[in-house]
Amino acid sequence: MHIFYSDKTRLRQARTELHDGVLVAPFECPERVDLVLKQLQQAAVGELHEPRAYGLEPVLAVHDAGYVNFLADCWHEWVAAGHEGEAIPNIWPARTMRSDHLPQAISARLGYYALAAETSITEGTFEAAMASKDIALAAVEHTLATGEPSFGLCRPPGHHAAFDQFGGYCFFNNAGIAAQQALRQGKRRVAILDVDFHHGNGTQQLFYARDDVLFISLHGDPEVTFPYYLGYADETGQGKGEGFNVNYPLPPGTSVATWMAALDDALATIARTQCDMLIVSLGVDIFEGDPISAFTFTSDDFVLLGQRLAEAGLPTALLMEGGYAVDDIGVNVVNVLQGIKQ
Ligand code: SP5
Ligand code: ZN
Repeated sequence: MHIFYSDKTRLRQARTELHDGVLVAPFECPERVDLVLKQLQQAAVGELHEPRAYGLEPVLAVHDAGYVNFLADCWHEWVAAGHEGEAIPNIWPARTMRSDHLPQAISARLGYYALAAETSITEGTFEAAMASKDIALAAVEHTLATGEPSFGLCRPPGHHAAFDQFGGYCFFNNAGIAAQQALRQGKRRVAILDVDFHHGNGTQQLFYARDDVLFISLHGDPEVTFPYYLGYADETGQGKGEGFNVNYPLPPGTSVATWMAALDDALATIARTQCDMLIVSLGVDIFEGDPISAFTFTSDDFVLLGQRLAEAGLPTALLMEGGYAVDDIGVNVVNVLQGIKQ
């Protein structure tokens, strides 16, 4: 198996995350990739490769140009405006105000392009996000060329990033960018299966009205789980995309058996809808020890997940999303990949 990784993902070194009313050290930290890399190397899962730079063109195929420019310039504008800390939004075009006008102040633009306040923008965030989507593109390119599974150790993650919004630790939607690229290279319908604990609201939004990307997500029930405002079972797609968006909201504490039953259902839908590629948004925050999540996977259960994914029988690229129990995420990722290879 080919594994794609770049040291540039470390360029995002945020110091602050607004968590439960306190500024804490971010859960989404560079140590995450250190530990995954260490375990991948120890278990000799596959060869490590650096992605090439694909530039902004594949990003602009799914994201708004104004948003991309904002991400590129935000940190410099924030500093130029004399702000001391990291760029954290604290005002939005909320429902009672105007959203048809983009004010010039960086604080206003920050809120306009944000969907949550936990995620700060820092020096190096844009560069790390660029490296992360390059990793996703290289993984998909490899799978397209060989038919072999690949793993992209993306960081920052991507599935919360929407057409023109960041949040939930995500800036560019790596899986969405990669799926669009696969379509351009001749695939007819790509399935994105999102197993992260949190709903992939960004990915859902990007493809909601389309039938060439099937989006399926298993996640904590948004009634009680971030991102709260999307991810319900009645969101089934729109227009010709009707039936090509499937959500499985599951209560906190859901057993692995119940989760696996939902996965079987998801895989049956992928088979029925004639997808010719599978992209997995691989969040390992479904682990029982995850500090911000509430599912019950043990490390061993991740092997079973890998085996089930392999049974789909499709060219498969797995892209890293969340997973914050830093001591265990390496083993959990390795177990999925070993399961795929079996
Ligand atoms: C990619 C990804 O996994 N993003 C997750 C972003 C979650 N951000 C907000 C989390 C709020 C957690 N609140 C739960 C508190 C548990 N004590
Ligand atoms: Zn997550």
